[in-house]
Order: sequence, then C-alpha cells, then structure tokens
Amino acid sequence: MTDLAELNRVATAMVAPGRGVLAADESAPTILKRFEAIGVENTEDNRRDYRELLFRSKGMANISGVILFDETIRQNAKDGTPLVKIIEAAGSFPGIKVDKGAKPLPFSPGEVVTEGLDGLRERLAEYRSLGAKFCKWRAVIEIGDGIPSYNCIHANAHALARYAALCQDQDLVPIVEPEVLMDGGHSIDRCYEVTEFALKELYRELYYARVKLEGTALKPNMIVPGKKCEEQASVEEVAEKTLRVLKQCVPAAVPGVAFLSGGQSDLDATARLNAMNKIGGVPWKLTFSYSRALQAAPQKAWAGKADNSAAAQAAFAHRAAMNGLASIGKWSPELEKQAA
Ligand code: 5MM
Repeated sequence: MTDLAELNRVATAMVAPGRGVLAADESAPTILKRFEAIGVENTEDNRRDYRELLFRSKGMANISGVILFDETIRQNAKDGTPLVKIIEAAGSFPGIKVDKGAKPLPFSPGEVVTEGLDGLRERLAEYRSLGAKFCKWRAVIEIGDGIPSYNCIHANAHALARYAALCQDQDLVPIVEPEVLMDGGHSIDRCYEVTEFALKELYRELYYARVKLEGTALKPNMIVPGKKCEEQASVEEVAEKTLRVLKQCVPAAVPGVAFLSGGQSDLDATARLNAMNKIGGVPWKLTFSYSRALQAAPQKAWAGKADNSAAAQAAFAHRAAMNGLASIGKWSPELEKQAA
C-alpha cells in the first residue's frame, strides 16, 4: 500500500525553505555536449569525478535532492563510496530520471512525446532499492507555427500521469516536468497560453490517473519570451505572469513548485525566482530544480582539471546559496556581488 504520509514528507522536504533540487541527470548525449563546451573528454571517470566534486561541495547545504542519471546512481566515488551515500550524508535525497527521452510524435511534424513507460514498474523497484526517493520525467513542448497541437499536449500529459501513478505505487515521489521550451521568437504571452494549456491538461490527467497530489512536485518552466523574441521581459513581468499561470492551474494540494532554468542566464533564473517569492501569497513553496543555472559556473571553473576542483566546488556553492536565498525571497544583486 502506498505510504502517502511518507510521499508527502519527502515532497515537502524537497521544497523546504532555502533549499532546492540539483538536476544532475544529463543523459549521455547531453553530458557530451556540456563536456565538449569545456574541453573535457567524455569518459566514465570524468563524469564520476565531476559529479563527485559537486556532491562533496558545501553547496549541498542548499540542495534538498539530486536528480541522477542511471549511470550515476550505480557509480562509486574514487574512494569506493557509492555516490548515493555521499548525497545522503549531505542530508539530501537521491532521485532518478526515469524517462527514456523525447521521440518524434507520429503525424505531428516538429513535435515529440516522451517515452519510457514500458518496463517502468520494474525499473522503479530497482531504483528504489538503489536508494532513490523521488523520480523525474520530462515532457518537451515546443512552440512554433501551428504547434503545439492538442495531440502533443495530451500525449505528454497522459504519459506524465501514467509515470506519476507508477512512481507513487512504488513509494517514490514523482517530479512532473512539462517543459515549454524557450527556443524561438514567440512572445511571453504565447508562452503563457501554451503553458496554461499544458498545465491544465497535466492536472486533468493526473486526476484521472488517481495520482495523490500531496506526494508530487511540479517542475515547470517560467513564463518567458522565446530567446529570439525582440521584446524581452523584465524580472517583474516574468514573476507576475508565472505566478498568474500557476494560480490558474496548480491545485493547492501540491507541496511545491521547483522551476527548471531552461536556458535562462544564471542571474535571470535566480532573480526571477526571488521576485516570485517576494510577491508570495501562493499555496505552494516555490524553489529551483536547475541544471544549467546551477552547473554552468562550476563546469567552467573545473574544465576537467583536478587542481580546479576547489574552485568548481566554490562556484557551485555560490550558485546554490544564491538560489537558496531566492527560494525565500531574500536574494539581492548586492548580496550576489558581496558573496561572489
Ligand atoms: C540535465 O538536463 C535534463 C535533461 O537531460 P537530457 O536532455 O539529457 O535528458 C533536464 O530535464 C533537466 O533536468 C531540466 O530540464 C532542468 O534543466 P535546466 O538546464 O533547464 O535547468
């Protein structure tokens, strides 16, 4: 029998004030891209060394959970300690990405649906035995000419709901991530409209699948204009429109919302989260579940050299601390400079 109290305890701790989630679940092609950008060879040891340095950084004080990739949840640190144990020792929950990636959606040019439901029950049981307390599944929704279609919104919401129900059946907290991409030249209002559509459909499907919202976390995009849009938005506009869409769509039973960074600059991701928490007045905690906005700085500082490990750990700790402050509305540009 699903232990809803335990699921709620984990989901609530994941969004505890001052803390958020580190998304370190880059799949093989994505970590290759990240390592190429800093001139590092994409070997198993390098992937291990890099992630180990993050998990041993004092920045983990602001990290409530770490999303891992399949390889990482099975990996040991250089001294033989399982990486999962290092995360637990830092007071953080190990989590796992369980989707198998976004694949073309038949008869819907330019659209994708996330796959990975086949065999998921068995994979979840194994991940739980390896120490996972929560999972992540990411749907990808692109905005373009005539897209997204209802078929894309619905297929992805349905898959997210089936995944979430299976997670809870195995006593794992599902993070549901319907990401509306910020690629392209669309306006902030178009992003609002599509995100609203995706979230409404998601919560409808979660209801049909009998998912217990108290034992879930939402990982959405913020409401932002496309990267190529000529009219960019102020921090206040992003915060205000993001809160507005969440209030329209997300039930109060959800303990917390942990945003993805989605290609925003490190500072934008922090400042916008901070602005939302300053406005407040919402039933859920608002925090971060960033990958790029937490890792770009440490990756640059590390550049694959053991001698740079301390500098990389400090860069990670800095971003984790700044986002920790943003999660309680206590960040400021002055603090950012002082602490840097
Ligand atoms: C680490 O990036 C995750 C996706 O990895 P793959 O594309 O390799 O499967 C991604 O889901 C990530 O967890 C979230 O989108 C947050 O990352 P950003 O960089 O958007 O904060």
